[in-house]
Amino acid sequence: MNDSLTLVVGNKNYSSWSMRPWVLLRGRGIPFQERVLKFESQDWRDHIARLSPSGLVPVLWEGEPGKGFATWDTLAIAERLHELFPDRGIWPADPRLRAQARSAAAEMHSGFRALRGAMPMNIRSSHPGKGMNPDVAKDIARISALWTAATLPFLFGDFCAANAFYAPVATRFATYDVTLKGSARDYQGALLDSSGVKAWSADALKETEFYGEDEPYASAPG
Ligand SMILES: N[C@@H](CCC(=O)N[C@@H](CS)C(=O)NCC(=O)O)C(=O)O
Repeated sequence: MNDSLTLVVGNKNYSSWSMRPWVLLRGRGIPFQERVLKFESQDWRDHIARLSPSGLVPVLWEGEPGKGFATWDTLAIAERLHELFPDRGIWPADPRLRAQARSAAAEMHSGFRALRGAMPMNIRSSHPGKGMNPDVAKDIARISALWTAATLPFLFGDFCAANAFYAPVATRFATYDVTLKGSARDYQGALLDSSGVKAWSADALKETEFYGEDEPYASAPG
């Protein structure tokens, strides 16, 4: 691995997809630079086409952003990191645990649409009780079962990519005051307390931009 890594991310308060590879890189101690592109900003309009083949964030660049080698979409980024750093525990070493961890990450990537729609990530805000409906409750029950069955302290033992995929969910449960029980609750606490999640959240708390698309329960500040 000769080329330095740069991760292009969106607003830390809102961009749950950006958060995943960022906390994974931090959690596994892999050095990288970040390039924040704030949604709806002039910076975004000026640079998104050059920095993201899909027009979305996150994107992982090897070498110079916009010129080097790009991997986009969170699952592909996790797999690319696994190939670049096979000994860094991106996925568990045990093949069956690895298959389970990949299943859990893929389930997050393609599913839980009710929860993602009704409870958008919003780290700095508190909206207790908002967004709950029967479909969201079903998503929460499934996530709770998955978290309860996991090997603690983290899903599948160590802080592998599956944990990074659920990190934004742990913050959502805090924002919308979703209370879990037993080991699912302990796991949520461990996730929120992990070094990468704490560092990302600290940056998110400093952001002031209001992005209406992810704010169904608040009005834009006057
Ligand atoms: N499936 C993609 C989802 C990426 C995505 O939807 N990113 C959002 C931010 S969280 C985005 O770039 N939104 C900007 C837009 O839609 O213009 C992934 O896993 O990376």
